[in-house]
Amino acid sequence: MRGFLLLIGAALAALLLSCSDSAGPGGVPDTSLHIVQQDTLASPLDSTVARFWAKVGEGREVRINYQPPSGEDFLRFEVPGDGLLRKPDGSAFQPGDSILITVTVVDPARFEFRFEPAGLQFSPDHPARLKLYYYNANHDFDDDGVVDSTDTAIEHTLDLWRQEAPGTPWFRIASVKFEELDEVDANILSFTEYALAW
Ligand SMILES: [Ca+2]
Repeated sequence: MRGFLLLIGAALAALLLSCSDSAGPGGVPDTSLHIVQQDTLASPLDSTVARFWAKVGEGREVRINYQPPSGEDFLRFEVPGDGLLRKPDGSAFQPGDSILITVTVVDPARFEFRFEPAGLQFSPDHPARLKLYYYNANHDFDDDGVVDSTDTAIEHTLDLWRQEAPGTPWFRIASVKFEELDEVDANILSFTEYALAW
């Protein structure tokens, strides 16, 4: 039992260590952000646009996968049944309301996404959840032709970033990274552009 508790404690400590810092006051210019690239050998995505109806009272999810044979996950976006807060016009959601959500992969060669409609807000207590899987990413993150300890160090700094409008600075948002799974999870409160980057 004691060994089990120690194990849990170690796991929690590792999880906390992997939690990113919150966004600093200054953003990073478009030209300085390094957005993670797909591996050139990865299967194409099964879609670059995914739409679904989020509905009050029903938890719903959309996924974008790689095409067969891998068929692996690329992106999952979940909206809990109590996650919808305000419509783009600012009005509150009512029981039974639904809204069409669109997730667009801006460039299929990169981990960059646009979520619509802009202005939609999720509950801070029950936010939407984005999960990205980068096992099919090019792990030569600095693109120097070799995967080495420098790339491992870069992987430790990977985070989710958001950009309010094209050409404006990017800001880091809080996320949790599971490097063993090549997965990054983040709570989403509103829609804009998001990217997995360093
Ligand atoms: Ca490298």
